[in-house]
Amino acid sequence: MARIFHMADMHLDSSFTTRLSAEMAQVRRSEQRYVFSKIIDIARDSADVLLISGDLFDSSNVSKDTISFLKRKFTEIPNIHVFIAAGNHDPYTDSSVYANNYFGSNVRVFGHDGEYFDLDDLHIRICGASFASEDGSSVQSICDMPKNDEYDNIAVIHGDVVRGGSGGGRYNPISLKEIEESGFDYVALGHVHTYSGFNKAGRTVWAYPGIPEPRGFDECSENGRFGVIYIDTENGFGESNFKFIEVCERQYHVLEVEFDESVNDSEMIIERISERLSAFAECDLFKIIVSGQIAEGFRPNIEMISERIKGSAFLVTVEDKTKTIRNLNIAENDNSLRAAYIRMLRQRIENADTEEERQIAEEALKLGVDAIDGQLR
Ligand SMILES: [Mn+2]
Repeated sequence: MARIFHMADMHLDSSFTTRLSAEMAQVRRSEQRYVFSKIIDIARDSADVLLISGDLFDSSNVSKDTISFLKRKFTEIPNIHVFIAAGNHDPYTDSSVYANNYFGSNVRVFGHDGEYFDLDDLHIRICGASFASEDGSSVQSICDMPKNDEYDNIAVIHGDVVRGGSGGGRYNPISLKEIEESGFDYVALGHVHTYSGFNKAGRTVWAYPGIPEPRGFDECSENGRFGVIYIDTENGFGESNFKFIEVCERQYHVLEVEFDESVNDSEMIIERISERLSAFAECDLFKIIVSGQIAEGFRPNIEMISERIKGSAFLVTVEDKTKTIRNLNIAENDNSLRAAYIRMLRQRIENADTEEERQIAEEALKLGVDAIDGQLR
């Protein structure tokens, strides 16, 4: 009976300090706002309710620009009920954006102790609670939130779903048992930045939409899906009513390009990296790791390589993790520490009583020589 958009972890006004210039970081912050406006545009004609499950802002340091932008976007969707539960990055404190701004009559921000709103025309009850500080220990448990037996019940909450035993730390840990016993039809979560897919604990459906626009190389997704969840409750909360809508502008990729002793010139490395990059979108961001055991006497010129390929995408950085093949030949009159070490380990390998002992000595030989040669990473 209701068409629900569920988003989380927008992290507006992120610093983007790693690897990006100040200008590029500004562009990325603008793109975060653009992605939010894309979500609003999609929701405009197809949603009754927009749920925002925490970390709408990256920190308490939010620009005036972003606040004005948000107010304007919310007024563009006067008929959509917007519910916000603050997370650990944007807790609802007295000095927070939430306490000091009015976002419009269609926007409600949950308090610390949990609140609920009945949308009678849609036959749904929306419950939620905000983080009061970075520490989520005081957030009301979803089990204690009052349900309405006549309606579909939805919880909007930031928290860390703990599978199995204890733990989950300080960010409002929620066990699968709690979800199962909560009595909710849907628990709209935020905190985990990758899309969780459709999950069920008992009869309760739960999900993390993940971050709509990734911000770094720790936010790569193998399936590359970044967006929002859309649920049409016409036939309940089953998997077939549950969809994912992708909205992201750029993705991050970590690509390992491996070489062996046959590589002897930096041009070959540039060619191989370019070949790999050609399979991806030019607007994306890449960390290239050049790896493998390369021939002794050849060191790739990583600075030059980076300079040559930096125009191939929005951002390309190159890391050198190649290792030079170990030269274990030592002259008889070589009295260096390195030679003594190799002789000692060779003897151990020869005299090993068991296969395990021999393997350990072989490994020690490789690691030791790499350490002496400054190749240990
Ligand atoms: Mn987050």
